[in-house]
Amino acid sequence: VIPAVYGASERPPRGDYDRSGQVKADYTCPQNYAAYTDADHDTYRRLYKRQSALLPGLACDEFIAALPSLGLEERIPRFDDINGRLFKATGWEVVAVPGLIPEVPFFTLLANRKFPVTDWIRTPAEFDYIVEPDIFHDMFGHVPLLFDPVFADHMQAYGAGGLKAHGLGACEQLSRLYWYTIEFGLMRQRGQVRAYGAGILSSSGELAYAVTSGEPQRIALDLLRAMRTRYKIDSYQQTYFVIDSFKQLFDMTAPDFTPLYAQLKTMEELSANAVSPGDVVIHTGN
Ligand code: HBI
Ligand code: FE
Repeated sequence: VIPAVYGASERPPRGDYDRSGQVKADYTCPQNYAAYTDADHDTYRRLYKRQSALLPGLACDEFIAALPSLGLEERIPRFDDINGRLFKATGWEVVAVPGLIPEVPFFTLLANRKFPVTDWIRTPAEFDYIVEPDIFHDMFGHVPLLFDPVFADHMQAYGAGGLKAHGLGACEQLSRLYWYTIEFGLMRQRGQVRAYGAGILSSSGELAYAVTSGEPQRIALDLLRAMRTRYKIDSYQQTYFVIDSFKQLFDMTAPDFTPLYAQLKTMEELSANAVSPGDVVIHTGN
């Protein structure tokens, strides 16, 4: 049964959420490695080859340094193999899930240093774009930075914060922060803009666009500004938020968000391309 966590108008996440009874109460399931076809492994190999060639000068240093920790490049990695290295590095492990899962199970896994990785891969026909996260988006986009201790701590804090936000009815606001940091965040390194967001790092087109295009605006990350700003799920972003370091991101998001959620109730939402008076502009979009 596909959990009714997505608007009726949205295409339900692909994938069988029962896996013939293998999906547990926490929505995790075994990684059925034998079920991957040669075409699946070839899709992963081709995606990895194309994306890793695009990284120099566009991806942040920490991502480039951590990517080899995934191990295999020619075939879909075994989660057990990665977990042997990942758990030693930061106490995280990747767990297989059938696809997008409801928010509370998602946040609960993150709060317990378990990152949910979709266990299926896109079809060759979807090589260039797929709207739901598949194993390549999660594995290539999200998992490498879980080897970075500061980012790994931020991800766990985000999970714990998500459970609090759920209690306060503030998941939509917090999901915007997730979107503009963990999925589509940029960082300044040695005066240059670099990508750390998984949605950018796993996208063949958006990586160069987010870092180098004159079109979008790039503004310094401000929590209220990010949580007020709507985002696009099926096109490149019109606004990118920029941090100076993972330490800055961790420190900025460490305090309790309850007062921020109260302040947000008094503020107008902003469109994805809005310009706001308080913005610290790094690049003015056109
Ligand atoms: N489920 N598997 C998976 N992966 C995600 O990234 C994910 C999810 N469920 C909900 C979700 N992300 C977002 O709504 C978060 O902001 C909660
Ligand atoms: Fe993602």
